[in-house]
Amino acid sequence: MNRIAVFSSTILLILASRVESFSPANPLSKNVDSRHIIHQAKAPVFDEVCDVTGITLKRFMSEVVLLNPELGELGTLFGAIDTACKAISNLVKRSQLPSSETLGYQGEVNIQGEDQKKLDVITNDLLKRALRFTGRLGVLASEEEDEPLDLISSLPNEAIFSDTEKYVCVFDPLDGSSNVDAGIPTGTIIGIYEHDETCAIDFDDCTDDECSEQEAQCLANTLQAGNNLVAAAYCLYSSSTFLVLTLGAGTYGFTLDENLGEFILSHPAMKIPETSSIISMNEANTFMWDQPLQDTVMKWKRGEGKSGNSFSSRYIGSMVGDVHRTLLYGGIFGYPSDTKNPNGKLRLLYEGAPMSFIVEQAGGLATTGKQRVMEITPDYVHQRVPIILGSKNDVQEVIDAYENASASAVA
Ligand code: FDP
Repeated sequence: MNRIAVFSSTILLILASRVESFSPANPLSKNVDSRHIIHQAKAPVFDEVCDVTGITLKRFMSEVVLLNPELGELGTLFGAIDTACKAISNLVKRSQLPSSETLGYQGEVNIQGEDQKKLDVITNDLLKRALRFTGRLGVLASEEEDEPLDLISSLPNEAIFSDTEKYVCVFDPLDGSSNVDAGIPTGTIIGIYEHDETCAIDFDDCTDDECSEQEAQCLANTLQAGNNLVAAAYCLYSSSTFLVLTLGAGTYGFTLDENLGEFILSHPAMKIPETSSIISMNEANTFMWDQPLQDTVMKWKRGEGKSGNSFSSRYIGSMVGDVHRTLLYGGIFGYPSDTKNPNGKLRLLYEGAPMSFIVEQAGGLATTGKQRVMEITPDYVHQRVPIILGSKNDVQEVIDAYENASASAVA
């Protein structure tokens, strides 16, 4: 086989697996309309550039859009995400240098009562600007913003974008930022929903009171269940910079090639191991967890769980790093409900739902213990949710333990 043929057959395999994961027989596939199905109709056209460089994220997205023109606007948003992740990666890497002056606290507290780091604020602004100037962003909600924002109506040339499809982006610009001063991995988490045009706010025409109904509609745009996500991604800033995404048809991992300055497809059609032997939770909280979870974890430690594996602990305390390792090596990552925090610690909209989407699309599961995370509609933007996600069989064992406990409580 010549070089192009080898490359083309790899891509066809990738595309085939994307289509396969949309099969209605797949219990994990979302209830999507045909707009989001990636068709295999036309053979992709590749050239020798990819043979030398690998498949860049830009190339990947343009192939997807070529085969699915209706996803064109999503391609534009991913262009902005690509640039923003590279810029944040540089900021995080340079942050230890005295000249950067980006370490430490901003001196502000966010709506969740957490001290904002300078990098939280800088990266929030960076991502906001990158997405805003695509003209494809209807509403945005961020961990670092008190309320959702309608950014499109404040664009200088808003009229140019009036007919283009818009999206709602929810994100945590720098998750795990409490670790950043110690050089521990951090990440950006992004979820993308469709946008309801009726929520556009004309800030020039209204006072706060008059706008409240529109604002409520705007807010409703962001309060969507994970099942409505059209795409999700995270960037991990670690020994390498990774960008992992799903468009609802499999999970794809890219690694930043610093020489080229491009994300290169390094982990096509990621599949999380079905069973594993890694626990990744803050075990200092064990005694406060729900009893079914405590019992299951204790069995795993003793090698008495369903798999018979003796589990080991791996916890960075930085969600993106812990989820990335879980995707690659398998196991359980979680921030479960406990007696002090009945809803855990992690936020549903911009942490729990996008990460659950990515993990499910790689063949894993994500639950609160009692409910699939993707099915929960948030009541408010910064709502927290208990999370237990990872290898299918291990998460299922936790779900079974909760079900058995509630069955015996009823009996
Ligand atoms: P951080 O507070 O540093 O932003 O999202 C919150 C988060 O980090 C997650 O990244 C991480 O998984 C979790 O908190 C760690 O919490 P604990 O320190 O309580 O274990």
